Amino acid sequence: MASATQSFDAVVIGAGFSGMHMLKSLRDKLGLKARVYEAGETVGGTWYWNRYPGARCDSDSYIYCFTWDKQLLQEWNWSERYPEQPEILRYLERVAERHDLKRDMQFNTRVTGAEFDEDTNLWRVRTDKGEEVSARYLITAVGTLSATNIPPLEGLERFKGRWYHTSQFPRGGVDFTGKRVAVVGTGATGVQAIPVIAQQAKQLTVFQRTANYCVPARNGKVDPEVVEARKANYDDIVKRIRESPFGQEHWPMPKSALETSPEEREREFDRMWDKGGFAFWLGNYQDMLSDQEANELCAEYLKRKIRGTVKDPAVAERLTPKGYAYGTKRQPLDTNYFETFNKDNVLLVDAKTDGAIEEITESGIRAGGKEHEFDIIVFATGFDAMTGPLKALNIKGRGGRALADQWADGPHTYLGVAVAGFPNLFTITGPQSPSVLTNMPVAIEQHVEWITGCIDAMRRSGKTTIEATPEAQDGWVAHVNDAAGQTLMTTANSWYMGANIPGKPRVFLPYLGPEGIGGYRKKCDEIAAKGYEGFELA
Ligand code: NA7
Repeated sequence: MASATQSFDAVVIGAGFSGMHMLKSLRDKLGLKARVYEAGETVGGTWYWNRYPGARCDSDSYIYCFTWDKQLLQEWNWSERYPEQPEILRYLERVAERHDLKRDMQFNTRVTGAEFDEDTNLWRVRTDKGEEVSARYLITAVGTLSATNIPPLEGLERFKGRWYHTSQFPRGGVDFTGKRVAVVGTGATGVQAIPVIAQQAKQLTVFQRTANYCVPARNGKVDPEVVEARKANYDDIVKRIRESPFGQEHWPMPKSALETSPEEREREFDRMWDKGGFAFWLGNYQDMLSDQEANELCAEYLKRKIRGTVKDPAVAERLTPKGYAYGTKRQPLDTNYFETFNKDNVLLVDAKTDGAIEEITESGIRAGGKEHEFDIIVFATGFDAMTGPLKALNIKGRGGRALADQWADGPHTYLGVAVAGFPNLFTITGPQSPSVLTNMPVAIEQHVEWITGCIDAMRRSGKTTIEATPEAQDGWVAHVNDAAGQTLMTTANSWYMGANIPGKPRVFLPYLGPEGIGGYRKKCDEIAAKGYEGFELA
């Protein structure tokens, strides 16, 4: 192996929320020499790449930010309840500037491989710029929804118009004015983009494979008095979200939907519906996600809302979710999504009733034997979630074993942050951690703090490697599967289950344990307090 040209204490891959915070911690708390590699041309990660029309955060802005920059929490004023992509990117640029993060970041550089060298106990990291560097610690901050899923549809190369995936939109945007546009996909992204594109396009055709249970976001300006009160109470808010199950100010009601009278249930449903955001999904009856009958009561309420909004009963019927439990796929938040199908320039093509997409032609899309012509196709078809970005890194651990091979039948991790056979590798918000089931900055901060504490403890005790034991890892994998198996989450064809990617193993990817991220945080802290139980330190 060629000798590495530069050596670092740590290499961090990715400069989104995770990589930025990780760098700040390693460099400014521990005094380590760290380098961040980032494929994009600046910081931002998810918020750098996802520039599609209507892209915005689904968590409330006052908690979708770093909690460790207390001054910025006071100074920054979000313009709305849910910030739009450009505003989040501006926020992250501001953080980078305030903490001088860019001086240790190398942009426009993709990591193409990393191997653990058992002679030196160092990682050797290669980039597409031909560099090879060494590092004691390798920390992935590559995001969970960053490996783009462009469906393998026949004929895409023939299409004479333009096509885009929502996560790879051009910087200057796309002008849909006067155009015939297709949007393929009706997940959280499609639900945000469709109403906005429909306002511009001459004709919009939406290709739906699975109808979704949507809940209104209820975006808007936040009352200045509320903003002030939050700023005055940030310490309490931060404590609450860190201990909460989902990193949000939502807690499931300690009641059963089945043991509540229909009148009271309707009042509770109305209250959550009116509140908007994730209240309906995360603050619902405690048996909503574990009991089929309770779930159906919640689902029925949302189906009624669709029928009450969409004027054409046949279209309403096709937009009504069927065949899976409410909340088992990611809850999309909408702003005029169902209303958009009342517009004359919007057409729905539903795979189940009208026929699935068969091929892309020179001039458009053929579905159910019918050809539809387009100038632009937008794929809102999601990602190879959680494992996709990590498998793509070409990471090799002990004995040259590839992570992608080790995970051929699904992820195997300890706590979702470490992998047996891959010493000193830490995966921020990795599979089998709470990650995507939380408000992401909360999960990110928990992992970054834990990793920082771990590296600090290693250095203090003169250890050079930490590695999960295979037994601890097996125990964790079994626990993750067991926890998911107690819910309805494993019954849906969701990206949480890897079901959106042809051939991907059907395994529940995040960790949904008791007490959510709050309980997981306690567990991780206990493990650290017991001298990193389940790890081998050498
Ligand atoms: P999602 O949630 O994976 O949604 C992708 C959508 O695209 C979904 O409706 C899929 O249908 C559809 N899809 C995927 N592949 C195809 C093919 N081959 N043909 C037709 N339709 C297809 O991705 P998003 O970008 O919306 O959201 C990802 C996350 O980003 C989101 O959950 C938030 O956490 C942020 P399906 O439902 O699989 O049948």
